[in-house]
Amino acid sequence: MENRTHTADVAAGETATVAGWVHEIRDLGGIAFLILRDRTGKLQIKFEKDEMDEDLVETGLDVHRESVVTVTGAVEEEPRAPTGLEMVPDSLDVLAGADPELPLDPSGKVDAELPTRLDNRTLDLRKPEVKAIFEIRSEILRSVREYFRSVGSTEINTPKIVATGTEGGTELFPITYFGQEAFMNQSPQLFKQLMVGSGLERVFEIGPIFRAEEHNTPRHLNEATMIDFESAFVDHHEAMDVCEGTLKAAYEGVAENCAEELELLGYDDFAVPEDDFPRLTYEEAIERVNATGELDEQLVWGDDLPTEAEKALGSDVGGHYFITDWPSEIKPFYIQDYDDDPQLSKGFDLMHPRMELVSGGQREHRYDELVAGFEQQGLDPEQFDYYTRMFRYGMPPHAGWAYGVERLVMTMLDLDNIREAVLFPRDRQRLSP
Ligand code: AMO
Repeated sequence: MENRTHTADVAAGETATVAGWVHEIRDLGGIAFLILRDRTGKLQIKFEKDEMDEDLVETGLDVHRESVVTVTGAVEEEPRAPTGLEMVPDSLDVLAGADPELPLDPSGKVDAELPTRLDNRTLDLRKPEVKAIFEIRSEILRSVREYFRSVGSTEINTPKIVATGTEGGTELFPITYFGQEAFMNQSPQLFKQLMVGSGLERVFEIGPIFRAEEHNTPRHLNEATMIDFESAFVDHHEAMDVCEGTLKAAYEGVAENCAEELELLGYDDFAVPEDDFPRLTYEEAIERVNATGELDEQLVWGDDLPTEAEKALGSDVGGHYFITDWPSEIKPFYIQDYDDDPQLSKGFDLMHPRMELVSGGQREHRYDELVAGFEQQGLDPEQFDYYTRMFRYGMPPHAGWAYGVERLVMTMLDLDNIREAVLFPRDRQRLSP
């Protein structure tokens, strides 16, 4: 619509055409108001019944809530209107009527449970506070992409249909690929590593991953979006520097460009993390968890951190932190071990006080060690020949990591459930919409 003006841009003294949804109709007898809502805000349309064309009044006031209309009229100042402006309509067209019974109330006056909201995401996203989450998600991805550019990283896209898994064989979704068994990819891991040995050297990808995990929790999805980074000629500490920079860039972007959205969500104290994130070794982390006394059973070296341990440590540290130098046994085959202590790996996690956000590490780039690592994890290196072969032709030392985007949004905005951070979640119960 060429001549459309958004409600936020209308000015007193002008004639304008606005388009949007009927948010509410308030009929006070001789006078009635239609509140029109578009993506920028709302505008009051005034109907003075005795002074206006009967048909216009009828069309304007008989239309059901959430119908799509365009209205043309003169904009006037009106201090009693919510925005200080109102429109006196000359014409009104109904572009798409809405049923009188709505499955959920976009004005938010009637609360809806999460499953109802997810079943009717289109209507749910008419609520400004829900839309705000996705405006913020979009800003996170924008600022992260800008940050990656500033550190000389090239955006790539890798296949989502693959022949083998990477993150442990049990969590793959099988599909049929022209009569052959294939899988939905769990991670761009092997492809991004192959790219650091290419002329690109330093790459990132923002894309979907698929995991057939049985968990049904507030922080797991079966399809998630990951921000992956991988760079040649860096070690795990340098990779952690970029990881920390990415998170700070995302928070800064949101603080700078999403003031309205943050206000809608009730954040008057949105803080960009400024201090360096502490880097605790795994050993220090388990000692610290044990010292909190929050766990029924003390952790011993070699244990993975259970959820309660992550929570206890998170509230003890009080901000983002890394856990480095994990036991080799609980990290994947592609993570490099310390030469002087092969029990210890150069893997790391970035933690938010509530949960893990990132896994990463320095990678094993030496062919013989890589193949031995496959065998130790019970994987057949033959199946990964397309990957291991490239390590025979000059694969530089490299490191990288991956964020879960939904967990980043969820922790940034303190959302209770990861499903609120994704438009159409895929979980054990949900395959549609
Ligand atoms: P990992 O498996 O730890 O590492 O995944 C990285 C990050 O992705 C997010 N994530 C998930 N989010 C929601 N639902 C899920 N089911 C889910 N699974 C993972 C988490 C997690 O920290 N290849 C390595 C990364 C690397 O080493 O570069 C990997 O995939 O936030």
